[in-house]
Amino acid sequence: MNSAVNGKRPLTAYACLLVASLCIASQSRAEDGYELWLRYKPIGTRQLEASRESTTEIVAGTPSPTLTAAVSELTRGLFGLLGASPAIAPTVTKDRSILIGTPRSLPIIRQLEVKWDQLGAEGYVVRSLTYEGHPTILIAANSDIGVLYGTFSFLRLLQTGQSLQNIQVLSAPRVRYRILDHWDNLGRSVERGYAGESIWDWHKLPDYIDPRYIDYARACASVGINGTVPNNVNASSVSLTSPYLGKLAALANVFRPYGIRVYLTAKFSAPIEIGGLQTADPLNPSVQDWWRRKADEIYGLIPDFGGFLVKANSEGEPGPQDYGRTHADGANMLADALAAHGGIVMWRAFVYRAGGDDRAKQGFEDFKRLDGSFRDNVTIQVKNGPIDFQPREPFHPLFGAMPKTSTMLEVQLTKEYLGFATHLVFLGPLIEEVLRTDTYAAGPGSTVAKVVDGSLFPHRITGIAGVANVGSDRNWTGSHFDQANWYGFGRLAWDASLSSRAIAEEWVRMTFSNDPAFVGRVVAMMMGSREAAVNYMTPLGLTHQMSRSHYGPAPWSTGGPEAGWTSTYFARADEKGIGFDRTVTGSNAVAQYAPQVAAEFSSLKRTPERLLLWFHHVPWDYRMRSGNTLWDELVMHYTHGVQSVSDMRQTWSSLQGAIDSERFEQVSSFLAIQEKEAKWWRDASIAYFQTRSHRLLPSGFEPTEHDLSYYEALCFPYVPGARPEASSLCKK
Ligand code: BDP
Repeated sequence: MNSAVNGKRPLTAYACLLVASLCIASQSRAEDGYELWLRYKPIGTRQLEASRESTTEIVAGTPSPTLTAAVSELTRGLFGLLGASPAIAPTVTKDRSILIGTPRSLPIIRQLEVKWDQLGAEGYVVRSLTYEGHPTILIAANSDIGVLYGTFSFLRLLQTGQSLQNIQVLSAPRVRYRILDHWDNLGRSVERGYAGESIWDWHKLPDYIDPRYIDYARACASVGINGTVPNNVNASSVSLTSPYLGKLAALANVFRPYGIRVYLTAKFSAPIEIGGLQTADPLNPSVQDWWRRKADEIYGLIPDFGGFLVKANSEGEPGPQDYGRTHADGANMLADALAAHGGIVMWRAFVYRAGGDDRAKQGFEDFKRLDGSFRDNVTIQVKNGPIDFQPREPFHPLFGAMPKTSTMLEVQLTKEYLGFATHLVFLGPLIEEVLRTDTYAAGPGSTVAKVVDGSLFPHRITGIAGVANVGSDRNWTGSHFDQANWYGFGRLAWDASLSSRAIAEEWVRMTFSNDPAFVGRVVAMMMGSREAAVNYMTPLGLTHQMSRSHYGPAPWSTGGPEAGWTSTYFARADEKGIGFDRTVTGSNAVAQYAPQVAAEFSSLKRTPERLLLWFHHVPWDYRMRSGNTLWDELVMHYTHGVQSVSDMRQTWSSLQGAIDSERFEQVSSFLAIQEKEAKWWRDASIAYFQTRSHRLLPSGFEPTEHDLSYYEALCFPYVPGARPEASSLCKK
């Protein structure tokens, strides 16, 4: 389904080529999920029926590669949705014309009343209006990429069955960098990947362009993603060598028409590994010179290269601290190398050291004191929570704490800690939860969204990154429902004020069906799914209770090289109670938050129960708001989590026949796996914590299926995405 893009061919030729290939494709292909939310299947709403009766014509601006992509997409979409192939016309001659372009490429739209100044560089309008007596749709922007975004927006309206009578959409992103971070290795394995091997076939690049790259770009552009980091944060210097830069340049050429810039992860020790230097000390002039020359080389090949993403002095990766320098020294050196070319550095705050008193505190400790010492083309990329992409964490205390530094949000779409690809967990509510949280950094209303979009403390760089869940599986993400996490991430990165419910609804309509009964039930499933996972994995503020391969529960895990990798370190369950005391009597991590937030989290009574055990060590018999003891409530949450999955299964099975059997069956099987594993999580967790609480299960609650030793003996070191060392961790 790839759309060939080449600015030199006339648009009409593209439309015809495209339509012909679609005819063939639609006859032969089953619904395997490859087309994502861009299926463009006919939908039988009234206004579309009406549209079918007359041909639509497209009046487009002077072709450019991006505008050509927009017209191709529009043609493809209209053909699929309406079954009619639109004509490309030089001017409006009939009803149902679509004017598409910028004031420069399509001068006739200059006379229309559009709030151009509100659109910025990437925003768009989609409007229904009357042009010279003809009902017309306008898709316009200040730039071609805005037009492409507007085109996808218009198609989304059609796909979701909305009325075309009075369309008035004006949309512009608040965040400038909306980026997918792939944790993909050059040999095509994917760190924490659950959707097959990497989509990047470096071996065959630059000469073979897999059509998937174009479809990837279409999917990203359709939700406004404008950057991609194709390689792992645990980086290889090889990606910075000339042959690999040539390969990257080929990808950049594919992505450019879709407004997507490429970035690279930069291994801090590259000057030694591939540059022949003795040191990578950021204050050493030869090192600085090496990076400057490397940047010049990259920009010689890729003039719009985005910049570097860096994981330094974290989990064994090299960094400036190896030379007694700070993160600012390291980031600024790279920033200086990129500055002349307009590139940026995304420097990650995910750092922790062995032996610290509280892993949750370490990112803040390393970075807060550097506020104000970074160049303006550096942003600090901060995970949503202070530990590591857990099912639920409080927001990272660095948000709002570095007013003089750009901080960008990093969320994880690949479900490393949320059941991998087989658990249905829609992450929209998780991302929305963090964006809406109030940091109180500049008084009430200082939400994480406002920190990130620069409206609280203005910065040149504003950004959101999602760790990609994309692989070479036919359905891209390893499961049909995980596509919603790619989609939802893009939509929220574009507009943080969107509700994840509305996003889920759009996605269900585009991906499966506009049938209101189906949409209502599936959206409800999706909206409850994250809380279900929190409940069966780590309820009430518990965290990091998974095995070392990150598959399945292991609340008993202890020992090993790093306490901060073990479950017992986080849950701290003993005879008295459970939870990590982060108040002043414990690690005092609460003090890293603004005073209002710290006061709330310091108080046992005021801490939201969903975060209780994150901040407090709580006696087993503590009375929860429900009146239940903590122990009873814990058991109830685990059980409720399993019940929610059973309910999802039941809902899904009631929808048999509503969609194609191929996707229906796979979702059914995956829900069965999820139910089995949710029960495993519940039973293993209860069996273990019971050895600490010495309490019976509340009456009416099923005992665990097996005893603790059964669960402790389960070991799956070769699950997808596991790091090699996980294989040595099975209990002898
Ligand atoms: C952890 C992952 C590890 C990543 C690390 C990171 O387990 O594979 O390298 O995050 O973000 O959650 O750097």
